[in-house]
Amino acid sequence: MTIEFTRWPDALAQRYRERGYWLGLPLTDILQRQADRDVAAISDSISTLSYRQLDDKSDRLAAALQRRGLGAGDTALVQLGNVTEFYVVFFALLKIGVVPVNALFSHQRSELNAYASQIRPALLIADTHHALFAEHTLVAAFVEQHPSLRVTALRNAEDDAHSLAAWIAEEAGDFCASPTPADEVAFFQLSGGSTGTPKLIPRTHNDYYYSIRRSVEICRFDSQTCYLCALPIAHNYPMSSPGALGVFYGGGQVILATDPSAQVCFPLIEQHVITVTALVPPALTLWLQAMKEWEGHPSLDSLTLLQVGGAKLSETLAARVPQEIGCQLQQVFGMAEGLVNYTLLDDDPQRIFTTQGTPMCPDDELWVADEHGNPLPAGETGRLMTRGPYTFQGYYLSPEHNASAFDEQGFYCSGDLISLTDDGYVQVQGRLKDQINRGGEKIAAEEIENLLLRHECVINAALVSMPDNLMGEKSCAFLVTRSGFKPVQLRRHLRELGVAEFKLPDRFVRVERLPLTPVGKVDKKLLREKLIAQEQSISQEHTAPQGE
Ligand code: OOB
Repeated sequence: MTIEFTRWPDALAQRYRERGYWLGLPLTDILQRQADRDVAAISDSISTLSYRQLDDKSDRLAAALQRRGLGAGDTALVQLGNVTEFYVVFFALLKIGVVPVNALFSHQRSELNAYASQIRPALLIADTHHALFAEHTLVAAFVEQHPSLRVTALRNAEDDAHSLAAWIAEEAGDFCASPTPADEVAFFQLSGGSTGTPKLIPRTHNDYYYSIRRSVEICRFDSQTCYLCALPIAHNYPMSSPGALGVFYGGGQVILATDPSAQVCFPLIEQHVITVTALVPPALTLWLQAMKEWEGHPSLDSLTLLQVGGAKLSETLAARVPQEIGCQLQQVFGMAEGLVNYTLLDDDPQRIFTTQGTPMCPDDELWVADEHGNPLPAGETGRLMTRGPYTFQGYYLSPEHNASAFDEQGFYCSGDLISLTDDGYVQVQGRLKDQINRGGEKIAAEEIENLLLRHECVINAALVSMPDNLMGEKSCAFLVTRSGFKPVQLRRHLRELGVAEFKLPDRFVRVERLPLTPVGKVDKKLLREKLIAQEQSISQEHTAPQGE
């Protein structure tokens, strides 16, 4: 029993095999390669696991889950934060062919319900430290809502019957791993989304393993690498670009941080002699600020590489990395759907500061389309179109959306507006998709608009981005309402619907009506311009000399 998904056409699959991208190995091989080593693989603030322990614990958990009737054909909903158990669980599930969705820890009921209703999981693995699963009655309510759930294991559980820790401690017996075949789905990645329901991205062993190996090669990870994982552990970037899985492949060490703040990360960098980490631009801004303001801050001297990606990095901020942190910068422009671009370690600084990198695989086909779908020459801005050995061919169970997200040749249109330099480096210029990139955290406008419309006083809603110095973008909801409202009421409404906190609009604006384009769609461009104009007039007021 395997998961249904859109496969690559045979001719492409054959090419990817012939060229050595697809090796026919399961992702469990990443751990297998290191399994008999007694050196540290991963640490959080509570524990450190060696490679041998990571392998042993994931065997034990895999066996425990198998004994409870789970196996190939089953799916799992997993929600764990930046803790070592995340990878114990990930490898355990891969070992028994159970296909997980790893929700972000910031996700709430609305997101988890959306994932569960798509994959119909047999297994739930969650943490009682999350508000949704803090009490037995809450867990029971969630399970009741999803009748496919047969088995539940909880981190920090009160009773042994559902304790993840207790299951990891059970004997593995004569357990033998049986992952799904390498060209089948290994797990689902989460899409940043631009539609009403969060979409899932099937990733196969073959495609994901390639993206990890190639990332390791480009970023030169090896057994000396000590990687600080401060971004959400389940995100594609810290998982595979090269991320924790890249570190495991190279035999290095992962240190988990609970968040990317300087207060948390700086001491960890000094203590563990961290060599590389991955940030989003707002975290970098805060780090640079902290370096200035925090007298005698812990030393960052061990850092040799700082990756920045997930949202656009300005040239000015980029140039400050080598100058002020004293280490090399790498820009990373990737997506959970596949394609990842890196600036190369030997690129000259100007290129590193001004581009978002180049596709990592020689067989990444990347071109820029105009509004009619025709290719544009270098230097001109248009839609990013891509196809390749680790870029998916379709969202899970979404034929309608796939029909518009892919062209006839299977090229994926990411919704990013880019231009290419003469030698194939990407410069991100903007976005067509209806999404807000709040400092790397993605918000699908339609998802929030639908939830706002469920409030009795809301007649019409449009969520748009507004520029923000720190976050790059924040979100603003334009609303047509039956009566006056207080933002606090609408925030409460969204929280009650169980939506992740980062998706709550930063600002609410009441309008008489929403402006429409000639074809009758909400004119979001105009709304964004309105916000910028307002912002400018406010800042002019603030900067106007007194008495004027
Ligand atoms: C990463 O993955 P997602 O799936 O959360 O978001 C993908 C989207 C891209 O389509 C683009 O709109 C934006 O995030 N993005 C960037 C960027 N990196 C991602 N926009 C401008 N500059 C960049 N450097 O965000 C992701 C996945 C793997 C590695 C790195 C990031």
